[in-house]
Amino acid sequence: MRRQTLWFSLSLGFVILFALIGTTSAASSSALLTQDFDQVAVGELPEGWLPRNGDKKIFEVFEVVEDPTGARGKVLKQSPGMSGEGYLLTPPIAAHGSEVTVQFRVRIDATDGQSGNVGFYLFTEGGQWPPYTSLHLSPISDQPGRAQLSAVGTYDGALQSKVLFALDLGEFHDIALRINLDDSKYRVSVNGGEWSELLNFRSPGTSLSPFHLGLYWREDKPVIYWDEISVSE
Ligand SMILES: [Ca+2]
Repeated sequence: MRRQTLWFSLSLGFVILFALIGTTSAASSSALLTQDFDQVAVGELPEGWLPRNGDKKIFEVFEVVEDPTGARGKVLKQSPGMSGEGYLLTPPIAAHGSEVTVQFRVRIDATDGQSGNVGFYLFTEGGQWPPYTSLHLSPISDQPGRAQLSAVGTYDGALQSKVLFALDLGEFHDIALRINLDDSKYRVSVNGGEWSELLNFRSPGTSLSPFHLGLYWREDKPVIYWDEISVSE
């Protein structure tokens, strides 16, 4: 009888423990923004996504299309047509904590001759302009079909670019960023691999603003496809 009581108590304890773990993990991960583009009409943009600074030319550059590989439903296509830089903004992101995870899938279709960069920017507010994390992908001139992913941050008082990974062009890659708004630092991982070293923001920021999907200022831009964008904390 005593053994049965002990077994019941242990079982009840495990049930409560797992219920607590489940509650904790559920509370520690909440989506601030998710978009897989599958419910958006071809040729359109998701509702609430707008150009930075109201530049309507952005609507000629970004549109939802069927995934050319047929594997991912619909995706967001970024065409190279626009000259100069321009950014497409997601709706505002309301982060409450200091740790934020950003994930997206991206595919770059560049010819060997293209040298233009593309920036992935996550702006933060509350610091000196430009207060953002920024990743750049640029084709590697002596490695056809490959691109390097680099991050720009402030180190020893100066802006420096650090090369993080090399990627194959023409296929989707999973990019993840783990961001600490208190420390103004972040790490990057590609395709579920190891996390990069701790990277600095370009300048400190204290809260998230809309995610900027960007066209960098260089003229010779590749075609880029985006999918499964999420921001969570
Ligand atoms: Ca999709």
